[in-house]
Amino acid sequence: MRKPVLLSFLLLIGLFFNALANDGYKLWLDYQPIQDPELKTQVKNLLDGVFFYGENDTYQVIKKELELASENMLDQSPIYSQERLGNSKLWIGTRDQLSQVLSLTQQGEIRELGADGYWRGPLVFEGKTYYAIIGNNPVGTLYGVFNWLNSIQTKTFNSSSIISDSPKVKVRMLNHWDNLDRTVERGYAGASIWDWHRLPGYVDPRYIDYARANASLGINAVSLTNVNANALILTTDFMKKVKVLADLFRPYGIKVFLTARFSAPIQIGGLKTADPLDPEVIKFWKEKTVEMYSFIPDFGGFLVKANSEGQPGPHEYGRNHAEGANMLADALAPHGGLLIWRAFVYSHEVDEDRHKQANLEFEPLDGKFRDNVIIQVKNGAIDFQPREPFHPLFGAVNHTQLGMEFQITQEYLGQATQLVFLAPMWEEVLKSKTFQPSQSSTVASVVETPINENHKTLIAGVSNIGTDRNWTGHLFGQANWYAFGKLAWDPELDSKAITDEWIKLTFGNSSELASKIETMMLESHEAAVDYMTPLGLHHIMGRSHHYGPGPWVTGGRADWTSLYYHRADSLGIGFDRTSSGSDALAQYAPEIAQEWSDPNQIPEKFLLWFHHLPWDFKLKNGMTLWDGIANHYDLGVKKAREMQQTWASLKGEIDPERFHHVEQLLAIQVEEAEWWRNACLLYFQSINHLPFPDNIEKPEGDLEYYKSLRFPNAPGI
Ligand code: BDP
Repeated sequence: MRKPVLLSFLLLIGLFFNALANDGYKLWLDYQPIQDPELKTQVKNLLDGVFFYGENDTYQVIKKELELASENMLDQSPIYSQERLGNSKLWIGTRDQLSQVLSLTQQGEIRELGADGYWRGPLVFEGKTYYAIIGNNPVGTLYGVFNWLNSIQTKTFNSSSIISDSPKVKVRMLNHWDNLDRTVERGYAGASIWDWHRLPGYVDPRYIDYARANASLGINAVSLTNVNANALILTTDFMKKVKVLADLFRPYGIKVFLTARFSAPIQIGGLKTADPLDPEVIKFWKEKTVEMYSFIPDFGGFLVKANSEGQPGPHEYGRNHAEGANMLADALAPHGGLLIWRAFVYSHEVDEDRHKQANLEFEPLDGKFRDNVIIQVKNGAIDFQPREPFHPLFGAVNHTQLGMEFQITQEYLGQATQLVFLAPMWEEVLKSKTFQPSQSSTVASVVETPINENHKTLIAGVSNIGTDRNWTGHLFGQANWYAFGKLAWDPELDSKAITDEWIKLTFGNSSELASKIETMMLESHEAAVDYMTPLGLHHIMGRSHHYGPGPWVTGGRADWTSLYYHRADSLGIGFDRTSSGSDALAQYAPEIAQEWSDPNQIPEKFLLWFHHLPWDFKLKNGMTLWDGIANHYDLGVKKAREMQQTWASLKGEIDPERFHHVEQLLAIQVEEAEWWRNACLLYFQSINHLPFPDNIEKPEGDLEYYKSLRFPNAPGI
């Protein structure tokens, strides 16, 4: 071949592969060309006559999104109508702006949806039918537009039906555990996306895509910095940087929060104390807050981790959590800010059971917090373990606003090498019955209900986002970000519905492909629990980096070891939290405590969480406890292999780049599942000296080898 011919040939091949390549950057906003002719005509018709009822920054954002979507889906730009009547077909605006064309009943129905709610559907005016997307505020309108675009991508759009929705939770928030040097605590997807060093001058275009993705899910708040906080974020220099982000995020309806280090008055204020009742300290925080609002008039507020894992707090000064939180809340209140105080507390003096600590510290303070304080509680009482019963605080206080904290980043659930879809786990927690404050209460209802009209409700998720091209390290980590956003909007949602939607948005509308991927996703959490911590085992991972198994971890602080949690000895295994043990069970409602205190009645998934039992205890299926444990570990490995096979069967149906990415990671996941099974079973056998049941694949390898493994460079520490 002659050189120029060869060159163009290579160029063509390059273009072809480029077209096939999909690095996952676009997330669920991929806006693939519409194939269905009828749908295409409908959408084209609407986008050929878009009319906005007014102008504001959020409508600019909507226009950009419509342009992007239209160019990708239809290969054309939307056509804007300058006049409402004439050629317009798609009307976009707020209820107020459209009041003249809405009937009183329609106005009432839309008003009822509340602040961020939206309505979309056909609207007949002067004999002609338009399609309208209406919010109660511009951000509600933006949510309506995203919902409409979502319906087009998932082929569920029907121009004659009315869809309306509104969030059940007020503050839907991501918590970044990002440090100012761009490392991310428990981050497995590269560095922090916040480029503090180059801000405020350099604005990474990625910030906008981040805001779009969040707004498309209804996420309306982000805390930018690690809960293990650095006081420097509260200095003037950093406020200028934060302001840039807040200004960018505002049109997307996203408010910025920061973590406040309780000792900041000492570190950056030159004071000798951070005592929350000291007048100088009170003054410091008031002035800091005023300064913050001078840069960011709608600043969300502070998130605080205090007196936990060595973080400073009010206890140093003989004050309690309410005194600490209220002092900060008072500084924020005149500006409308929120103070989010975490219930993940445990002190240096190790309690007989860490499980009980939050209730011990917060129950006596019930009703003592200001109206603008929310206590943010992790889903379970220990620490984001592969499976935990819901945190007992959710059923224990009636006069304190509690918010939910989930962990999206997979610190204990396979980090960024494993496909573990977390929605089923979150759903399990949210749907748990608390029996308090009423017999029908669930964790979801507690989280959704403001204790009075002055309170805001909250769901927060610890972000899994980083600078990796696909944002989350593992492609399927995107599904966890997506599912979190959906559940924060509506904690009653079913994880299957969320899964279906995400798959269609990510991989297209083929139903065979969808059903295979859906099975993998929906079974992945149970599989991980099986090969990591079945039957209520918990906290048996590697020390500090938390990567891989470490049931042998001992030495140092007792409640950071594995032995403290599994308590295995020659006679049995498990943590007795009944009245004969730590009695943590008594922190739950009597209905629960009673059922769970009986090892034959408690759901087996929580068995060893609450009971220390002999190795030959009989499980419901007739197996001994030891055989049951061994079978769960083995089953987990088999399920991981099944996931790998299912994925392999999709070869050719998914673009090569994403296919290969997941294929490689699933191979790692299978190895890691085997590693967990082998290490845990060999370790427990070294204690009970019982034979492995015949029906399982025998754990391979040598316990001493597994114990010797070190991961000094594991990410996220
Ligand atoms: C633990 C993490 C630690 C966090 C802590 C927290 O290992 O890095 O700082 O949670 O939530 O799970 O504060």
